[in-house]
Amino acid sequence: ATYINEPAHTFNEYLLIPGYSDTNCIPANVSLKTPLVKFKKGEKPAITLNIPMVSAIMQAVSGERLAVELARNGGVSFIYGSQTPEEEAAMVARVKAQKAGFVPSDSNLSPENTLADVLALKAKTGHSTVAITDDGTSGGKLVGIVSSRDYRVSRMDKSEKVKNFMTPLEKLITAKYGITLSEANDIIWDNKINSLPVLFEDGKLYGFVFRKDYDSHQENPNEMLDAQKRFIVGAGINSRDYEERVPKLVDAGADVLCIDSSEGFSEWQKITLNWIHEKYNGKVRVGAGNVVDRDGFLFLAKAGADFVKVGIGGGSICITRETKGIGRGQATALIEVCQARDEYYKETGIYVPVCSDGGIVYDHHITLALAMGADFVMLGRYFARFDESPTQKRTVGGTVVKEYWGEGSNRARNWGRYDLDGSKKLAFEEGVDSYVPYAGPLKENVEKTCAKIKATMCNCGAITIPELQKKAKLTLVSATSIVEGGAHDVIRKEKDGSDR
Ligand code: MZP
Repeated sequence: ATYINEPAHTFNEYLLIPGYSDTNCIPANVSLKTPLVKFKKGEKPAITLNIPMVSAIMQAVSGERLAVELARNGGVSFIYGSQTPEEEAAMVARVKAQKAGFVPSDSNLSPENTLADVLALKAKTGHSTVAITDDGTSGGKLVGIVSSRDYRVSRMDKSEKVKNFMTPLEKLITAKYGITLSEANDIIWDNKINSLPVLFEDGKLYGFVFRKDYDSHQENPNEMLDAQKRFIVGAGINSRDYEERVPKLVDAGADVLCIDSSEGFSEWQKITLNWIHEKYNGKVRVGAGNVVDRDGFLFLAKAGADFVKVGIGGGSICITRETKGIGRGQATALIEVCQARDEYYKETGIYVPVCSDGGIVYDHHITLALAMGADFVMLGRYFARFDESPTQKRTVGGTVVKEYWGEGSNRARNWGRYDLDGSKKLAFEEGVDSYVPYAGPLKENVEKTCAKIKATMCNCGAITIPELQKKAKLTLVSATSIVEGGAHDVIRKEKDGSDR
């Protein structure tokens, strides 16, 4: 056996020491842009994140609603793979269809609602609310709502500009009675127009709307959009059914894939990466992982991974360390992998982004991960708390919570991520089923988190993530100073636990 006698550390055992900051170091000047996939020296990555956050490949986290909202706010979701290839591909397709459709604008309704729910709301409120469903029929899933104000704009604005937009479009769509939303999307983008064409009520073509929020989308540089002006979305895959799953996800429009495994230093991942790269000539981007040391990183980088995920056993719902005795403190694992990434870049000229996956408890852990060399972080518990995660809100013991369960729990039964014997079952559990405190809308929370990251970066004299990685000075802290780091020796009037 080889012994590493230095203890492996977690994020909570580190602090950043402020560096000199000049007058340019203000949050308004900070960019959180960061590469999602590998690139060659001197070239630009094919996909760049606007904020360094992606959502975990988990049933309780990355459904279509969260994927749209996170992309809208600059990050990317990886739709969970612990469902059939058809179901996962349909979710991806619905995210891709959203861009030119409508985003639910009434807080009482979500994509889980049907047209019948919308009509009930319409009857109750008297609004001329009309639904857009994913397949254009009354049984389809709701992808958006147009309220009476939008509706009036389209029907009553008689300006020349609107008329000119409408006329050719109207002809096109009326000629194609029964058009689907995705066909309508294509018309919008192909014709470079600002209007949305179809209102379905009971499955019938009903009219046109002028898209009110179109301009704000165009002006929001933070949105994660690629060439077709659709939201960027990722999808989880496994090293077992990839020959069936990957083509379906690619056809559905997934922009990036990630092999989802609790332990990625394996020949299975190399075989999976080879198959995908050969089939798609390197055009389909695939991340791999998870690893916790230099050897694991180099293996996956050489096998062609587009990014590498780091982390075993640090996830909030994870009991892998307890059940199997494998893993490593997240900070130590990340620091070693990022050093290997930098050496690999120097040697080969290929920069392979590193994702720190799991174990982020406080917002400042994200800044620590970036300072240690991560290009972005993957979060499960963090996103599970928001309105947009796929689970129900509940009240437990007077506290409002949302459910959050591990992919290695019996509830998720993600055999593709865990099992080694080829059977479609879990031999034992590696994750728990739990609650997390409900924290409200994603946008509000992500904005607050990013404000904290930017403020700390300024304290370290950095206005970009690469600059932070270069300049950061990190110190290990003693157990006593961790206690000193929170409010202490006072009687708190109230505890704001919103950031964890
Ligand atoms: P966290 O953000 O909740 O701390 O961790 C999320 C990460 O935990 C996921 O991205 C995944 O890598 C990992 N995970 C998911 N399910 C399990 C499990 O059941 C798990 N053990 O460890």
